Amino acid sequence: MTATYEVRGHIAVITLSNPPVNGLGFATRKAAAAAIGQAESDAQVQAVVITGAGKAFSGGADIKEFGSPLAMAAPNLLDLIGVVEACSKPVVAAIHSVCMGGGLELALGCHYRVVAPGTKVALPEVKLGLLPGAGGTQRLPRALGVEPALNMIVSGEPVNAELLAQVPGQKLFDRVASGDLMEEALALAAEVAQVRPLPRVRDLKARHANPEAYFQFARNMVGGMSKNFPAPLRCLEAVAAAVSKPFDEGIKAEREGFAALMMTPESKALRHAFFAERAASKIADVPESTPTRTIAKVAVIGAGTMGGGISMNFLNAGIPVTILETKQEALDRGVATIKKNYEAQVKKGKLKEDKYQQRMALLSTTLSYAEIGDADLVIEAVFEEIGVKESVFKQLDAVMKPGAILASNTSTLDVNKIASFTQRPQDVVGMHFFSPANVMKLLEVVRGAHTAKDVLATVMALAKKIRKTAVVSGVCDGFIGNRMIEQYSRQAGFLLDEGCSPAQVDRAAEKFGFAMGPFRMGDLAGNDIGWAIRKRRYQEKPNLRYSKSADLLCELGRYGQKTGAGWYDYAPGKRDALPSAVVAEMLDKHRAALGITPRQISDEEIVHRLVYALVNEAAHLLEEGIAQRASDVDMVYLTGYGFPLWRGGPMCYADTVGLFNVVQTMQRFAKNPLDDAEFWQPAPLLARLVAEGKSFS
Ligand code: T1G
Repeated sequence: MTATYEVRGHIAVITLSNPPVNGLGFATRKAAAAAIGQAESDAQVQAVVITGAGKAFSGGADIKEFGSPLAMAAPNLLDLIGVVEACSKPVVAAIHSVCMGGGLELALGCHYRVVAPGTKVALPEVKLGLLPGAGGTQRLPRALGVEPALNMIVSGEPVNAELLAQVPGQKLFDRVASGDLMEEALALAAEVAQVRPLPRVRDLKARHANPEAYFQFARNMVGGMSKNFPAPLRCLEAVAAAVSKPFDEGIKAEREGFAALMMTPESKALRHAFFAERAASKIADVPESTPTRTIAKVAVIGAGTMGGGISMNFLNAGIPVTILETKQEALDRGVATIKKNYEAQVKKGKLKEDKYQQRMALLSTTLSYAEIGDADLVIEAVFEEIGVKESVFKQLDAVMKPGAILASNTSTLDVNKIASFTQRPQDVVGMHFFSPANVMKLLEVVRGAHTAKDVLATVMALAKKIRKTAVVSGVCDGFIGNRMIEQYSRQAGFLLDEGCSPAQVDRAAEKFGFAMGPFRMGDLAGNDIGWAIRKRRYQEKPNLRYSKSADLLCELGRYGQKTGAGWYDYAPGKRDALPSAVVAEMLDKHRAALGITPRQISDEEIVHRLVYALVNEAAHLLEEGIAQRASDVDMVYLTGYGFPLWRGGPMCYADTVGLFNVVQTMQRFAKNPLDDAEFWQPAPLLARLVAEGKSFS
């Protein structure tokens, strides 16, 4: 948790040492500042090299300290960088692997910088709703040039060090190491030991031929892209200050911007999402040290939309896939769809032709179960009907080698029941992908009663490899996401009964930030899917009331885009959702039949009924242990259901509103005779948190 100090000849070597990525936490800052002081006072030391232990130079400020007094405790990051820059002896940064955020700002405070090839360099603060707050907005434009610096700061994306070293006139890196980084840094330190004055990035000028025009253009571009996020424009203004103001005034402007952003709900949401994503990969009773099984070969059962999309995830990660179908034409159709998807990416320049060929070379197909027995993981993606699952899993149980993982992509069926079709329930797990499976980041990992711990550990590690955000769910109908969306959809239906049009509900939801409102979403996914689930639900839970409007729509054959009409009308071949007179009339008749006089419903009521339905159902899920933590629920909604990232997820949003206020509003909804009073009773966990004055986080 600190920094180590050693002297090699006449060079002091300071090594940041705060695993896993040398986050510049208080203890590390304090130790590093003390080490600089020690090098200053040690007469035999003529120069200093500073580097990072392990897998990073530094991943930046220790974000685990955010919101705590430690984050700004002296020496804060600005103090440390000031101490380095003011050192009377040259300080050389030996940079490798990862150099991000405050880590890059620290390197910029050094007098020289040597970087190892392949180092990922970034100022990613904008992704946390912040701006580089330790001089990055002032020093990087001076060292790298205004335009490349602005691009890096506003995008937050990592760039390979070699690319930055090629920027004409750059002073960011003095050397790109060709051999041993430390040796070359020590050599440079010895070379410059007597050079005076010491070169300081702050003394350089951030120049631009036509700053007013450039920044105005950039302002328009950045403003257009970041409508719900204040940070990118603040980043831009800080960089503009590097050009228009002396260094110390620029730093002051940067600090003001940083302090303002730190308090925004958007930054709190983004920081919440950053930790939520990392927390989701942890399973309370499965230690990180759990051994994982090798997944070198994958089989996918079913070449439909899901099977094809699922296969692409593994092909993209360089893992061979064999797709099994019952008929050759189904296989041919599936492979053709995969090819079409890749060719579209090649056409858009998102995928190189050779990469496309490499991926297709990893794909094979078969009609015979006997040919997939040696796969390490098989994922079933067949029709969502328990009888079909039974037949598939019985065959898998007969042919798959011992130790193979048998996964089902089921979106609602009971994984324990599926496991019971085999003699190896410990190897059975749910891997619920979201359509389109090769695009959506969310993967619900459904843990059966007997699923082995190493199976879970293996699937969670594999999810990272195929770049999915995995969230563990227990077994219940709909797992986490679909069980919550069912209550969301019920509310959407009630809103229609009570007087809303589909477009009004969608507009309110999309104004709140949802990528797509419930009715446009239904038309896209297919209204018949919900219809099938409701028919099942009417049998299972006869007293659970739904609006009949969605059934009436499906009885008209209006399944959505796939039938050219749904809640909305669609011009042939077009996807624009056009308000439908047929649906309006259907709803008028439906309300009249119920004796309902339609009323004006505010956007706020629409949004709160939709979102608090998610929150209340999630509180039940947490209580039942289906979801491990509230932030997992947020990850499900941020990565699988188009919830607005700048609100952090439904649970984060509820915390921002205040759970007391949420429950107050729910009690108001419970009084509406056309709604569902029983549903709006706060889940016990929610009621308890309110009683204790606590939040989900
Ligand atoms: N501080 C503390 N812990 C961090 C961290 C950081 N900056 N970055 C990552 N971790 C933890 C992470 O929580 C996880 O912990 C482990 O490291 C591995 O992370 C003033 C204020 C560095 C590219 O935004 O982009 O500097 O869950 O799984 O895939 O201007 O982490 O295992 O306990 O992501 O190899 C700016 C964010 C901070 C960098 C490594 N820096 N991190 O990726 O591992 S703000 C960032 C990343 C700042 C100053 C401002 C990535 C990574 P655990 P991982 P990875």
